[in-house]
Amino acid sequence: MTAVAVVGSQWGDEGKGKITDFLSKDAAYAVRSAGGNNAGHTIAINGKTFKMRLIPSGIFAASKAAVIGNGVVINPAVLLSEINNLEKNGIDTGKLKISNRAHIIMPYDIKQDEYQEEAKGANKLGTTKNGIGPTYMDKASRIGIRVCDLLEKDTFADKLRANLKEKNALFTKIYGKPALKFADIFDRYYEYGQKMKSHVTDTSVLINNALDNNERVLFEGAQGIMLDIDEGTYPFVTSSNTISGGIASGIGVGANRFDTVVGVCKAYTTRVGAGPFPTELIDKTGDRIRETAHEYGTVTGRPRRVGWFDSVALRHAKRASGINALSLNLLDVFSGFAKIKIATTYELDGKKIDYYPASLRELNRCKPVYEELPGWDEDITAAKSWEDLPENAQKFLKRISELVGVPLVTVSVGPDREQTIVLK
Ligand code: 2SA
Ligand code: MG
Repeated sequence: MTAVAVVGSQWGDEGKGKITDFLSKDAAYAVRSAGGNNAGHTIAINGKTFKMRLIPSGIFAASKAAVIGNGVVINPAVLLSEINNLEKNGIDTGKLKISNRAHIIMPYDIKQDEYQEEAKGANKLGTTKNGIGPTYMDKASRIGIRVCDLLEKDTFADKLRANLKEKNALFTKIYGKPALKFADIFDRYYEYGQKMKSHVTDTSVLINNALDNNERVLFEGAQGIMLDIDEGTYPFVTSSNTISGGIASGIGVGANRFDTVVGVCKAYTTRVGAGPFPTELIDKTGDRIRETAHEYGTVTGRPRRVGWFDSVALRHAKRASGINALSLNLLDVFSGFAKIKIATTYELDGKKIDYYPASLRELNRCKPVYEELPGWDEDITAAKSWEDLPENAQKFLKRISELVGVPLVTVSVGPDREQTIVLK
């Protein structure tokens, strides 16, 4: 296998970092291709914990390069502080490569994110307020500032001036907020660009060459498929394509390049922010899962909403992303549960359905149809193989794999690298 893509198959926070770390050991390249610092990956290396939002987790292990592709939106201050932090800890960041086509999150994008959310009041999306949506808006409306633009002083000045005119009109006239000043932004951001410069290259060429030479490339997805702008629970989604197709376009490789698309999921479901969540548990069971698994956001610290495993969502994710391997995390959370539920299908207006409704009204009328499985009491955190797992845990896993229609490749029973059961 040369090209492996790892995608979140729920609403993010599935623990992609763990499998990514595991797979990056033999990778020459690790690539991120969508989202921005709305992602947050925690990696523990030699007793040190690194929290990274932009730099691919594979920077520690990938032998040749860690790459930020054109589909990523970059907050340069966040990126540079990640680079500094790695350097301070003795990690060589010379192998970090940044696409010259990636878009820059500008101060007005962060403000716009904040003002839009504020204006929506009770209907807010619950974004991470990092300016992700407005930056992708700028990109789609062809006023975005790319890394290559930031490096050309005059291009950057012209674009910034034009954009500020438009954004300031919006801020002052629609939102009643102060205008941003060119002088407060220009030098600082130009300087950021100069600091990033040595890392900047055409990353599509780099990765296509690597694939042509049969070098191993690990593509790290961000967020989850249910947050995909096309396939997720729109409008309660992020503003990028989190499906495997988004990975392809976000680095500039053909969609036929991936050998394996690993879908990462939890033994249950979580979601942060607003939006539909059919299997949500707003009860003691939900609280128990949240506290046992410490389900609080890495970026915003918000308590995550918690619910049962939803195979309807997983089948949707599988279809949209071509998932052909399943990696399940946090099985250990269910030790001590008498019963565990899995949603096998939804019932909509009295009929069972086999698709994920696009209409939020329909989705709100959907009732998950549950199958109840017996739990187990054993602590499974030391399990090393399939045989070490209690029979009921095996049954639960088999049922999930059967319902999703994808073979399980890894099962995680704890946070450490070693607490991963690899299945053939
Ligand atoms: P935004 O800021 O515009 O992307 O917010 C839009 C919605 O997307 C949700 N969102 C997320 N939900 C869960 N996890 C996220 N990031 C993970 C993390 C990273 C990961 O924080 O660990 O697992 O890859 C994430 N990012 C955005 C957000 O809550 C809004 O509902
Ligand atoms: Mg996360």
